[in-house]
Amino acid sequence: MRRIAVCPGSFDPVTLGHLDIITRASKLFDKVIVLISRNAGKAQPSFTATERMLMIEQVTKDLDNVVIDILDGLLADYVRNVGAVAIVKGLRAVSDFEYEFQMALANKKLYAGAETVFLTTATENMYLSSSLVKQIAYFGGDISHFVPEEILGDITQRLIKER
Ligand code: COD
Repeated sequence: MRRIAVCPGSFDPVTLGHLDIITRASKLFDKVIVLISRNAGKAQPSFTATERMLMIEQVTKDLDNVVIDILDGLLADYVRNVGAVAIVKGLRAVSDFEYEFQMALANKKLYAGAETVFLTTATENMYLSSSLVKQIAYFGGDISHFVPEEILGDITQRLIKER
């Protein structure tokens, strides 16, 4: 049986923290679907779903068992429909835990087969988030330590344009 995992997130934009979780998940599962999803609790994204997809495609091009998809609906339904065995999430700090714990329980209630697997962040990515990257880029700071090199130019150009 092929064991499929789903890595959901806003990825607005994808960071080295996300990429580390995706890469590690690709070693644990036969297939990983990086799922660009909507977080209703966050403001309108800075990048369109297609832009985010193209960026993730570029940075995961060497990971043969990773594919990307876009979701406009409930994660639990998607997991059921594709027959995934796990939802893979990254945990940075205690502050992530309560929120992620709530989502894991809600997803399991919506679909009993939705098991959430948490991978702890790499220490160098502990403080890293998409919103931090956006703030630094917005004020003209250097984000090269936070995002994959291949997409650095695209992100910087776009976020500076937003100013
Ligand atoms: N190190 C390790 N992990 C990290 C790092 C880092 N530096 N940065 C982010 N991560 C992890 C996050 O912890 C998260 O697990 C994942 O990467 C994605 O992060 P974000 O910030 O891009 O995405 P979120 O948190 O906005 O994603 C929330 C979802 C979109 C997954 C959620 O809202 C969702 O499931 N939406 C679909 C609709 C739905 O079903 N809602 C009900 C859920 S119960």
